[in-house]
Amino acid sequence: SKYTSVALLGNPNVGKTSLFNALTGARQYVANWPGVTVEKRVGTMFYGDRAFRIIDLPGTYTLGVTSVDEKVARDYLLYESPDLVVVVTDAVNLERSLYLLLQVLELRGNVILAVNSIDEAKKAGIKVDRRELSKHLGIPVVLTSAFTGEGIEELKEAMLKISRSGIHVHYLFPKHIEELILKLSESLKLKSELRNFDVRWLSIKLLERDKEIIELAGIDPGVDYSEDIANARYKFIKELLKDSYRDSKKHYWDFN
Ligand code: GDP
Ligand code: K
Ligand code: MG
Repeated sequence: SKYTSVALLGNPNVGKTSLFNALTGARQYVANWPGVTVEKRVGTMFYGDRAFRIIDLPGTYTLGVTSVDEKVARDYLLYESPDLVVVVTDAVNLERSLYLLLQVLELRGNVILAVNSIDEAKKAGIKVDRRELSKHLGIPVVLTSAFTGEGIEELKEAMLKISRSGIHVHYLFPKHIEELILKLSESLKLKSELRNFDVRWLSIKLLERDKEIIELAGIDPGVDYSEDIANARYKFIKELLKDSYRDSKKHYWDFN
């Protein structure tokens, strides 16, 4: 297609729609997602020599299926597979926002992290080291404020750059889980009906005992590693923030 498709993904209330408005201006319309009453916002952005089709996804905390909003967001990522995903997070509550980011990184590449509400964070005495975050995550990171306009140009620039080159990263789980993922991936690769899916992502979901994926894959590993996988993500987030996030009023680990 002549458009680069972009999904804005993030927790509720982090500023997705505000960024969407900043990127698309008046070039947008509202429809409904098929079969549900969740609003679907679609807009267009022209930047550099490219046209971008931007989707403002419903707010979600995980890539699970526990709510209609979550399912809409997850199905869009899985089945429509946009060219580019911008994960929008709230600089004031960065730790909370990062769990979803890791799930997206397990699923796919071409991801940008937008740390939004940076204006509010500065007022609250919070420092975010964009370079450290980017180095640890292996993806572009932009500090934005949909309120003051800070970082919007950099975000567009990062989108343009990825739409031209593309990147792919996976962060790694502990060895015993990676071994299970590898084993499951080998069996999943043999199933021709799953050829359009990322077998690594399917394997992680099987180990998390995701009902929908167990049914889809026709494999039940019979074990539940959801806790180990969640713990691995939290550990990764702690390490990440140790080097990149400073809150003058509290330590980053005093989360809530
Ligand atoms: P969404 O639920 O992720 O789509 O978030 P919204 O775009 O609706 O924004 C949620 C609230 O945060 C609104 O009150 C916005 O005005 C506010 N907000 C969004 N972005 C920023 C920002 O960069 N800075 C500040 N200070 N407030 C913001
Ligand atoms: K907010
Ligand atoms: Mg919104």
